[in-house]
Amino acid sequence: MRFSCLPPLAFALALDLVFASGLAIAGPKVSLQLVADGLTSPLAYASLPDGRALLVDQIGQVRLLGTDGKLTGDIVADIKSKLSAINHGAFDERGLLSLVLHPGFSSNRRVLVAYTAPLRPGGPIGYDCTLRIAEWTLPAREPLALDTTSERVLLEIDKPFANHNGGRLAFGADGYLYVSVGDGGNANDLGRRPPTGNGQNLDTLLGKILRIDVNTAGAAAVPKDNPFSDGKIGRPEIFAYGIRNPWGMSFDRGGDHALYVSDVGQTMFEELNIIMKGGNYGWFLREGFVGFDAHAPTKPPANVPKTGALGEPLIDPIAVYKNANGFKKDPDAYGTSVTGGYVYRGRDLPELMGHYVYGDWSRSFVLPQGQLLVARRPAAGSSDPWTVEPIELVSPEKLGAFVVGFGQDNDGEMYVMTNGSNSLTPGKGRVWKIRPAGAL
Ligand SMILES: [Ca+2]
Repeated sequence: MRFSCLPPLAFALALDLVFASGLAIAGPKVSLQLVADGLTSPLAYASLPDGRALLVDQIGQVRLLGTDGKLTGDIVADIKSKLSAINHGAFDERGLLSLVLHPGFSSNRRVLVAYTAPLRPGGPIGYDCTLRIAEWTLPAREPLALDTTSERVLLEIDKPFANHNGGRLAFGADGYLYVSVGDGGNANDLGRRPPTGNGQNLDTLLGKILRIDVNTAGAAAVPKDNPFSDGKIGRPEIFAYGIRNPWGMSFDRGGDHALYVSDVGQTMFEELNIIMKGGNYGWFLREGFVGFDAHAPTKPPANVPKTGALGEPLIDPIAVYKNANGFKKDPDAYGTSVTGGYVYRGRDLPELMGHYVYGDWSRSFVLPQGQLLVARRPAAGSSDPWTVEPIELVSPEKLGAFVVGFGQDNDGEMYVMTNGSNSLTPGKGRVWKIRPAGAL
C-alpha cells in the first residue's frame, strides 16, 4: 500500500530496496579517493569558507588541506602541551577531539574545540583528565595559525576514566553549541560514580548531550529554554541524557535539520539516535531496543524498561546494528563501536541522498576491520524503521583500517578518516573522499 501513490520508476526502486533487504544483496557501492595520509588519528574535518579545510589530528595538531584537497605542510595549531597524558604507540581515546567553526566565522574567525586536558586543580582525586570545551581564533593572515594561547575556556568536565569522552561539537540553527559527553568511561556505567550510573544522573554532565550559549562573555551561558534551566532539578546545560559514548553528532544540513547522535554500545547493540530536547535515551537501563543489566551486560533482562526515574519515556534509537562482541559470528554484526557521520546532502552520490552515512570503528579490537554503513530513512509517511546496510567498496576493495571520524565539505560531499592501527602511531592516519563507485 505504501507504494501505491509512487510513479512507476520510484515504485521499481522501492521494490528493489525491499528485495535488497530481504535477500541480503550487497549495499550501495562507493570508491574512496585518498586525500591525505601521514597523519596519526584524524578525528575531525572543518571546511573553511574559501574551500580549504582544517583537519584535527588526535595527537594535538590542526593541519590544513588546500583548495585542491591535499594536505599542505602547514601546522595550523599544535597543542600537545595543553593535552592530558596520551598513550603514544598504544590505544587511547584522549587527545584533541573536535573542531567546528562558529556560525559567524566569516566575520569573527572563532573556532570551538574539545580536548582532554590534565585533570584540573581541585578535580576529584583519582580522576583521569578534564574534558575542556574552548574557543580559539584563526587570524586571517597567511600562513593560517590558530591563536591557542589566548583561548577562552567555555566548559570543563572532569573525567573519572580515560575512555568515553564524547567531545563532539555541532552548532544548531538556533546558534547554540551542542556538546556530546560520554558517561565517564570504564564500562557498564559503573565505577567512580553512584550505583545509579552517570547517564541517568541529572546532577552530572557525563553521559549527556549539552546545549550552551557561547555568544556571551566569559564562560558559556545556558539558553533559557534548556529543559533543566529553571534550577529545580538537574544541571542546566543538559539538553538530553541517557547517553553512553556519543562518538558522532551532527545536524542534518537539509531536510528537517534534525540532530543525529551515534551512541557506542557496551556489548550487544550500536545505536543511531535523533535527539529531542529533554529526551532520555535509555543508557544504562537499555542498550538499543533491549534492556540492560550493568552486572550482566551480555544478558538483556526479560523486561525492557520503558521509563526513567521521573516517569519519563525512554526514547528508542532510530536504527541499531548488532555488536560483534555480543554476536560473535553473526554476519549482521557489522562492528564493535559506531563512528557517527552525516546525513548525505552532496551531489556525487545520489543513491545516498538524505540518508545517514557513517561507519563502525572495527569488527575486531586488534585487526583493522572498519566498515562504512548507511542508515536509510523510511519512505515519507511510512512507520517502517530505518534500515542499516554496509556500503561496499569498489576501490580500494577493502578499507583495512579503523574508522575514526567523518567530515562534510561546503558542497555536502563526505570524507572518512581512518587509522591503520588501533593505536596512536605516526603515519597511520588517512583521509579519504567518498566518491561514486566508478569515479576512480
Ligand atoms: Ca539508547
